[in-house]
Amino acid sequence: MLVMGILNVTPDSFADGGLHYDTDLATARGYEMVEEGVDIIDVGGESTRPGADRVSEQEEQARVLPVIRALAQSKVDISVDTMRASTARLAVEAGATIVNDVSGGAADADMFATVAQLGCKYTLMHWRGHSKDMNSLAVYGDVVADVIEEVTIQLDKALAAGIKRENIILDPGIGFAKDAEHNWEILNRIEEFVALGYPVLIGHSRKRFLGGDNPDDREAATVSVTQSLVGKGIWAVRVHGVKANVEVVKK
Ligand code: PMM
Repeated sequence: MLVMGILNVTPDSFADGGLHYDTDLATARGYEMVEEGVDIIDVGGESTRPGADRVSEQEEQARVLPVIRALAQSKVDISVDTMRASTARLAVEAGATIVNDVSGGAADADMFATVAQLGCKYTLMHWRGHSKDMNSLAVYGDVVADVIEEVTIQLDKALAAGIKRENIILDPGIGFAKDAEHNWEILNRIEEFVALGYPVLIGHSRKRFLGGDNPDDREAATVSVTQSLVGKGIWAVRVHGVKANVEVVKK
């Protein structure tokens, strides 16, 4: 299982907001992750925490592109966390090899065609709507069946647009339009996602369903979920605390 380190170049992300909101600080944190054994660094310039406002395209690109350019010189893969096709294109031109789209192609009508043309890897996450609305969208029958049905629609569209099957990574979208019970149900039945045949990425790190008021207090729970996923055929976990998660993954 690989470890994807989260590098949010934002003033307002829920778990590390403001910590790396500067090109030099963010780049330094990226190189620190490399030292800690990270496999992929996911660079994002727009917070997706519940209730967050959107940032402009220009602002998002000004945040992420210099950091991607600097980290592309490292030995690890760089992913860009964006819902915008324009940012995805510039990020790949700057050295990113993965586009991580939390909207699974639903936020920007140009995303699938752009990724197909770029020929890069693409993380397709389950998503029901922007952060402002997502808590009210957490209504399911059987959450696993519903999420699989909805991502399958997006997967079919991605393939039809020309994205190669072997370039797609699937993410059930822990915490996105899902309450705590939904998140635990997905994690407990993760083999149903793995059975779809795509590499599966899980982003549970420091999220609210793990309990506690403060994201920093959720690190132990994050690491124990990571540990519970080892051996289940998961491709990668997306985490803030690289060192502790690498320790349980590489043991
Ligand atoms: N979660 C967040 C942001 N991007 N990307 C993927 N693929 N999966 C996730 O679960 C995910 C994501 C929100 O968390 P953050 O603000 O800590 O980055």
